[in-house]
Amino acid sequence: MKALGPQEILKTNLPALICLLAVLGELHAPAAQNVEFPGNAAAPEAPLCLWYRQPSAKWEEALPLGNGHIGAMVFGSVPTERIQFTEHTVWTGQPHDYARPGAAKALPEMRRLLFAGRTLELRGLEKQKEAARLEAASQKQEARAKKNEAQELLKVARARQKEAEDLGLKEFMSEPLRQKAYQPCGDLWIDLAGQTQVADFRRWLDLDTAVAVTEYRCAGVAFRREAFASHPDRAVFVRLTADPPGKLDCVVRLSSPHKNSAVTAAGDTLVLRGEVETNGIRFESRAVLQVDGGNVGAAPEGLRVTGAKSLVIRVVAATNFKNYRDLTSDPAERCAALVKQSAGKSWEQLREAHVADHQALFRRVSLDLGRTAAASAPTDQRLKEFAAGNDPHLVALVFQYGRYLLIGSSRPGGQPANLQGIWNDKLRPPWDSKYTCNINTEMNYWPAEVAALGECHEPLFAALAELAESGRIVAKEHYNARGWVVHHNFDLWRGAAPINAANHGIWVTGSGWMATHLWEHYHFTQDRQFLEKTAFPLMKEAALFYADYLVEDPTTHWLVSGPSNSPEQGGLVMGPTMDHQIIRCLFQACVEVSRVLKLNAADQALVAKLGQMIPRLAPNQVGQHGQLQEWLEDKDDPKNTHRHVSHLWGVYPGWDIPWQDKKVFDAARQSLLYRGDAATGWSMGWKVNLWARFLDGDHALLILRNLLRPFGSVKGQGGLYPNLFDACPPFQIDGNFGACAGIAEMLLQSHAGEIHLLPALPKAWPSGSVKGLKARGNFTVDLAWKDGQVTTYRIRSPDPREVNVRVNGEVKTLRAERL
Ligand code: FUC
Repeated sequence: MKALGPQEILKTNLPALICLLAVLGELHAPAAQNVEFPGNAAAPEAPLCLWYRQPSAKWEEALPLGNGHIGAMVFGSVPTERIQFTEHTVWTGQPHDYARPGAAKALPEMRRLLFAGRTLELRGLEKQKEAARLEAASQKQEARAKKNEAQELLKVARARQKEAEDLGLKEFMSEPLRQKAYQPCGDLWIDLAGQTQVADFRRWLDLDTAVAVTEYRCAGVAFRREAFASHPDRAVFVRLTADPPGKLDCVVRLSSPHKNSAVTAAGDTLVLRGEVETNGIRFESRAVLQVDGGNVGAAPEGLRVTGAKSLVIRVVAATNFKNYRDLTSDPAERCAALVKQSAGKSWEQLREAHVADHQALFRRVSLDLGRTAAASAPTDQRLKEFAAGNDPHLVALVFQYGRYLLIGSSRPGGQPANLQGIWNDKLRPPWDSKYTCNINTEMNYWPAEVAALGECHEPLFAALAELAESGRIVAKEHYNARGWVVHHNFDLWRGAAPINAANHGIWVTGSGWMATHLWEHYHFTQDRQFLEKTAFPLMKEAALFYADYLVEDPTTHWLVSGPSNSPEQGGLVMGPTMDHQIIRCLFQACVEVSRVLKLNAADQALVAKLGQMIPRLAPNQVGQHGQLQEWLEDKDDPKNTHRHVSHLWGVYPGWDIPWQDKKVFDAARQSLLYRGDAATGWSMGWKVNLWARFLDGDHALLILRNLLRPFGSVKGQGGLYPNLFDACPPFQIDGNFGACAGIAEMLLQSHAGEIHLLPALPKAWPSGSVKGLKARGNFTVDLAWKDGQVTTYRIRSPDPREVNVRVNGEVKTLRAERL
């Protein structure tokens, strides 16, 4: 078959090809898999594997591969293998500025209404307290009267808040109100017809090599498939072999769920071309077949391989996306270049380069929590048995899986890890599989520094540089402020304005929170050039926005944030606690920068101003239930078990409330107790970290136990899918990253001016070792413990210097070794 040019295919043959595709779509539905999987295949030898004795029945059982540009889900199915794949820039939409011109006009009135509501609310809350006092003194009638007065005031306060929210929705929101969605790209299918009697089936993903393998026997032939997503060669490579040789017969197909797409075959290559929408993303993917022995020929549905010893398939994909404002890349040209890049290389060379690249990152950290017999069982079984059993190795596997997933979904030059990392099979994924930055996006990057994957943080920083551009327009149009601001979501087009609804969309600290990641990267790496060239320019402008935006609260005279919200509850308010914690930490970080870099006069003046504002910011307040107040007013409900624990930001991931600040620290702990242990996946991920920061390893492990169980086993709560993907539900990758960071945080902390070894070791992990974790100050930490006590440790740095280390309850000052 002769290859057609992209325009030729799309323009001249599109209708016919779409019809063909629709028909093929039917054929593409996985053949009814009436295959039995008897046998008792042994565990793979490699120690860090996810493995199963049956193929994936669902997407959430398939095994993920990723190189930061392409994500692939390997089903390991028989008789038809499916490898579903994504390309990081296949999204709905097109370049767009979401800011609403002149929105700032509504700002003073929203604030007036909210402040008026706050005054009424304070009076209402005061009357409520009086009512309680009267009730306690058995003055029932007076108590009832006070309660009525209180209710009336609170009702009017709520009405003011509603007016502010209505005004916000009408005049202050993003244009349009919603952002765009991450998309799947295509599917690679390999039909091995006639394979119905299968024995000794097993499939696995080796985290150490990032290779997925499927093995089984059928009619006296041993079949093996291997797949990996190579970062150096930017492609997914699949190899099928049969033993005895020459027994490999299959049909290889490509398809896409996108309506406007078409597949052609040319020689040994299948080409998929499509577009997500008119004037939007156009994509291309190629699958190039190479056989050892046997033949490749045309088949009605794709390409037919007969009598081969082995088959290698190289899958590449690219789009017209150049950057968030420019769609002038040529997907065909880019695919051709990608195919060429790996063309002359053997399977062994490709695999070696991939494994070396992966291991250079993955092998930086090793974790041993002990290995029991339970660790040899298939992963789905281990998950079922974890809560009641003794399988500490599964915790180590989940930790390393988090690192694996970050390496797979976030590499320099690619998009940051989104709500599903880089993996998605849905045209309408939950929450658009975009970036929710009131917790989820940041959580994705919690393991990056401590788990020694600082490079994987880079795509987020690149996105922040772009968000500073779009967010600058939003700062101006919506707040008449300098600097840049991002609200609770962004997408490929760098939307930064408030979306969805005023009550939770108008939340101003997405930019501030993400800007603290720049500081943390510096803090961990001590990379001054990064601080000077990348971090500080973005941090100072993020801070500048708040310097312009904060207003004085007429009641307390504190500087407060608003209109904003405590993520996703309580509605639009003035002064949510989380905002002040984030702003305080960002301002402090800017002040710290001035101690490291020589700043110009303008920056010095800005930093001096930020320094002066810090003591005027609304402080953390302890409320009537012994809780840390989530809002300016003392109105928390101790029965509230909402998944967001935003006001605890200052404990983790922030550094606003270290353990030395006992009163506020204890109140924060009390707040977490009130919130309870049950939650969605990501919320549990957060709580593991929080209990680690509260220095309570047993409680952190209790939360991990709640998370490390099959999703669905406890109604209304998160858990893990068989492939260990986190279930919010549905699948959201944040919980994987939250758990990974939390496990590290249980073993090592460095936010409070010292390196703390085993700050939150649970009793259930009496002995173990960890090597290669990172501490702030550019230290690499190895340690081993026995009977709950550190037995050996080593602190290394490229810049050996004195450091305080808390070990077995004592603080020692020692000199780090040279790394
Ligand atoms: C926030 C959370 C939801 C979900 C969504 C993507 O809105 O409250 O639980 O994680 O992000």
